[in-house]
Amino acid sequence: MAATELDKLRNVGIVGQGGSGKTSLGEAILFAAGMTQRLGKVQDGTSVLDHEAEEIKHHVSISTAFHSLAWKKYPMTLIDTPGYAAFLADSINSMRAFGGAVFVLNPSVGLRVESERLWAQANENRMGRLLFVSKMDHEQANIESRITPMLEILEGKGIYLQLPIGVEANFKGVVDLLSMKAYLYEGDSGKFSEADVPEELKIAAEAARQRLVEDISETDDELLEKFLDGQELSVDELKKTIRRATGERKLFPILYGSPLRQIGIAQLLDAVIDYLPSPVDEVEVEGSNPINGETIKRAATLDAPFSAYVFKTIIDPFAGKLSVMRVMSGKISSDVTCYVPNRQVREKVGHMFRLEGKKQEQVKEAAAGEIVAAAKFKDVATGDTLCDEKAPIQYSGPVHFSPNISFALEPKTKADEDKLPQGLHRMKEEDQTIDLHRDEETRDFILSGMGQQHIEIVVEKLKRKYGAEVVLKAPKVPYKETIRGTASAQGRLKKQTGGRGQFGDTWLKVEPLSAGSGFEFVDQIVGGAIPRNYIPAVEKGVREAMASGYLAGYQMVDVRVTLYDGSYHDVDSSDMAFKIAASMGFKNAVEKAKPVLLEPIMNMEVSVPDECMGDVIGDLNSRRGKVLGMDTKGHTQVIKSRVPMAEVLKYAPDLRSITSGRGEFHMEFSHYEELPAHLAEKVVKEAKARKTAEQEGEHKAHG
Ligand SMILES: Nc1nc2c(ncn2[C@@H]2O[C@H](COP(=O)(O)OP(=O)(O)OP(=O)(O)O)[C@@H](O)[C@H]2O)c(=O)[nH]1
Ligand SMILES: [Mg+2]
Repeated sequence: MAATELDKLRNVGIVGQGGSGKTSLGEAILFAAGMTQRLGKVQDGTSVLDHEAEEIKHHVSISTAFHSLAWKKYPMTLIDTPGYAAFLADSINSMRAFGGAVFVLNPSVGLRVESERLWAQANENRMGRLLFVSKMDHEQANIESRITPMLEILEGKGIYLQLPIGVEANFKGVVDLLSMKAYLYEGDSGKFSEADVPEELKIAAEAARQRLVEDISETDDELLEKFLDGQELSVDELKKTIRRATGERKLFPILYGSPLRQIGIAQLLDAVIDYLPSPVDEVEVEGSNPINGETIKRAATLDAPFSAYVFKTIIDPFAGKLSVMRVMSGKISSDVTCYVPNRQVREKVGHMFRLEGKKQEQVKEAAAGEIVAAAKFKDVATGDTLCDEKAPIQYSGPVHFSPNISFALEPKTKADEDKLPQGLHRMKEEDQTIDLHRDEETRDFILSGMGQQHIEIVVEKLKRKYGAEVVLKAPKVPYKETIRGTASAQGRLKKQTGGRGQFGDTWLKVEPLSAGSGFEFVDQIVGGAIPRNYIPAVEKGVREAMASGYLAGYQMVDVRVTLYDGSYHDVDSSDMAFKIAASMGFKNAVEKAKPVLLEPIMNMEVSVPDECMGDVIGDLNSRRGKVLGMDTKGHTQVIKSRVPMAEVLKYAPDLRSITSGRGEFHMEFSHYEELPAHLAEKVVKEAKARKTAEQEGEHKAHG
């Protein structure tokens, strides 16, 4: 892209909670701009943005998709992000690629936590936003009553640039309050004509415009003075002010439309050009000098040295590994060599592509502000920086998400088992929220991810892309252990076996820490009771003992361990001896410090029709759930509750049968709580049985 074009480029992200209509909006935009000949539809599997097999099958976006277009000679890259909690990591990390977003609001349902999370991240990234009230053709409650609480939760000053013309099935266009023109759409064709404001809306439009002008003026002293003076403010002047205030996140312009019916799309695209930033307007990006750690600022200009941030990785069946990057400064071309400061390696750039839905267009060059995918880098992963070695810079890495649910995987055949680790390894390159490990105790493959839906889709992909077929077994609850009391104990290892013996002696105190603090090790040895060089071995012994727990083999957390005394032997002491002694001492102390099991508690939101509410609440109660509150949304009740994860491992089919398929739920990890004693007893017993079975197994194997 030429330098003269950079200030015209718009990288525009479409962001919002699951099912709000983002992909449908993306499709409507592509169609309006002439990029597609037919309007792609999520429900029909004809979307060019939701193009992966699993996206088509489930009608949800799983991975961020890209497409370029031009609107009134302004080049744009559309970035359609997923909205459901299970896939939010990709959306949040893709936000690094765009400086402006269209935040989609669905007026027929309220805001969910996903919206709040995305909004908070956009604030952190200092991102300008337009709010698009979508699905205006759909049945809904009074619109104002929907939008006002949304704006309150989102802590933004929203300004209404339009008035909708008609509601629900009769929605047919918008009044632009700045120009005081009406845009009337003909059926679902996307064709519209400009007209005068309809008679019945004139008074409302005048009042709304008055309020709008006032809100805009308040963000600019000069304008405010003119306004208070009673002077007329020009549309141009108002637009410029909106643009500035949107960039500074003082104002969030609101527009209406219906992607499915092709209404309001042209006006939204005009607003993207008018109010969302080009790469040149975006705040300078900050990085650090990888050599001395000093902060460096880079402007998105062509003459600056090259740098780029890899925000996403795609494993493509044809092109292989694609590192999707946003060029931050300078330019990159095929055949140059760039530097990866965090790995201290060089990579030669080969083929580069622009991503167009499921297709790729080869490009030779990409300039600051552009999004481009480079093929077949060996040592580059999501979150890496690429730069000119002569002007090194390191950008901060991705936001990390910790998996909140785990399933055991059972490969169908030996061949599947062999393909499993390799397949998952490749998938992990694309999706850093997946974790696969082998349970030390049960030897099961354990797959962890961001929710049941996520895990199920990983399994489908595993089969489709890597030919590894597995069956999911009941997920394992990631219990944890902690202590409720304080105690001290000795751990002493003394072995005299023939030649050299082993000797280590430690005195440890264990104390509970507040939830979420993890582990603290305090060394209080004075006067050389234990020589300094053995202290790390003591800490290591304690850490290892923490990892395998005390009651039932689960990770112990929130404990402070203080090493306050001990003794050693000149000849027989060693790191190994102290490690073992410390682990014994830790167990001895924990035994006296009231160890307990902790279980994960989920935040759960269930949306159900009125008539099912009683049954659903009854069922939640029987699962040890606590109902926190209820919201009425039309004929739908949203039940908010906290439920132990152990009770909702397979909630989806149960809810389906209670509500005849009309219920929906979302859950997210909330916190850990102590497991009630009678249940803890069961978990401990099961762990013991597992252990015995295993020892017997080993015994047989050896015998
Ligand atoms: N009535 C009506 N329905 C719409 C409109 N736009 C989208 N929908 C429907 O809303 C549902 C969700 O649409 P998507 O475009 O997949 O929503 P999304 O926000 O991309 O969903 P995720 O990416 O999975 O979070 C689909 O069934 C669409 O057909 C609209 O303008 N009017
Ligand atoms: Mg989508």
